[in-house]
Amino acid sequence: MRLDHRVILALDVTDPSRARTIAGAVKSDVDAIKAGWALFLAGGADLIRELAGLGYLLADMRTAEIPNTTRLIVEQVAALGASGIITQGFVGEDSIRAAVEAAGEADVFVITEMSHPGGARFTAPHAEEMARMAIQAGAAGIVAPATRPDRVKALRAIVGSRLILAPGVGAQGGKASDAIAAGADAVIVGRAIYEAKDPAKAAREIAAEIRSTVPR
Ligand code: NUP
Repeated sequence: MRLDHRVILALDVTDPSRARTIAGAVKSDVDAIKAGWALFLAGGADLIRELAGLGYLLADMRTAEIPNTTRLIVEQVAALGASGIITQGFVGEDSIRAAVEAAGEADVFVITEMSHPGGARFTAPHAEEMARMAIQAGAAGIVAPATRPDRVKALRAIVGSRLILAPGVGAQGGKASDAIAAGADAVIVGRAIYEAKDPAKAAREIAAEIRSTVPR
């Protein structure tokens, strides 16, 4: 994943034409567009394929499954043209390995500690273990919470030079530059960009805030 802006748009909208408009407007101001289940269910596989044609598509069709079902889902997502795929870490090493194998050339990112308040209860106590396992299983990187920069810092110490993508900026209360300063490579931002009057401008402002506080 090429990170010029260090910002990934989470395109969690359910109106396909709005999704197309926002993706088109924002694509050169973000490094990737993340598509999740809401967009997939609203717009179908064709929309996901179309978005994959615009650049790096990060598919958040998050698998929480046994290895065989993981493989089946990841194969389908990779066939739509996704360049990256997000999986849950708590499923264990065999399922993560199945995702990495099925992804082929696509990157696999493993969720360790989730960014919402509930994520602190069950995922946080095992986040370090999940990060270690993700690296061992051949993941390209992990997902860690921008809402808890101290946790991003702790996880950075484990994953070395692998990528850390950090959601939770804006609507969930995290600050992009804090997450990057703590060791994240890029932030994943949804509502603070797609609900803005000018989403491209909102994306540029987040990238500028990162650059002004954390020069590369
Ligand atoms: O721990 C996670 N937290 C999180 O918010 C893992 C995620 N994949 N996400 C996703 O990031 C979430 O599903 C949404 O697509 C995006 C954050 O969106 P927003 O809170 O910036 O609107």
